[in-house]
Amino acid sequence: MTDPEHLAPGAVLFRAAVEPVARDLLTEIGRVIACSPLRKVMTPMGKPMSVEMTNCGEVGWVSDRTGYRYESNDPITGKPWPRMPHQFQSIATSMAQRAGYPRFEPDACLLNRYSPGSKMGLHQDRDESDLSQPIVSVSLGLPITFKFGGSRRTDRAVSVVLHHGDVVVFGGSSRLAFHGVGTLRKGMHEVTGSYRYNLTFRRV
Ligand code: MD3
Ligand code: FE
Repeated sequence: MTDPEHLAPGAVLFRAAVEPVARDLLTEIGRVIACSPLRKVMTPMGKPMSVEMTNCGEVGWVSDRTGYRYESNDPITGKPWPRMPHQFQSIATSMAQRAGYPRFEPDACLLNRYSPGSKMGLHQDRDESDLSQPIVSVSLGLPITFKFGGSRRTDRAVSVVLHHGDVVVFGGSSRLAFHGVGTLRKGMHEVTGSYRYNLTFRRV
């Protein structure tokens, strides 16, 4: 594998790390979506997000008019979120290990699907209790511009394009960095079609 790139202190990018198993990951994504469908969630501000989401694992991230939180049941099905596929778990653990986190055991995986026009504004991920644990992000399909700043909203952001198969581990002083992605442009990818998928693995 090619050497990792350091995007910022604590943020390590492994280019195309899961490209060889991308089709298997898409199969697993299909199974997750069949149990807990993709949906557009409302922000507490009352606006629907442009990205469609679902989860797998012990707990899943939910957002509605009352706020953001993790819950063990899918509010649409009323049932527990689908189990995290073993392959997801092992990718998250091994990539975290490569980035210097030897004991990362995610209990939540947020699955985002972007279609043309979808974007995600600058935000922090701080609904998890143990901020010493990293977040592992896996990108599949169409490329998107990822923006990454500091721990204050006004800190200068750097941009990097995330491609199919890329994995980024965010820990240390990157864990509370503001980040977001630009607008997905129309395109066709041989594995994901007109979409981009992002998996983020978290220890809640
Ligand atoms: C840095 N997702 O789901 S992945 C998110 O491409 C999210 O779907 C984006 O931001 C996406 O919360 C960006 C990269 C990422 C994810 C979580 C982070 C970077 C992060 C948490 C802390 C710091
Ligand atoms: Fe995020």
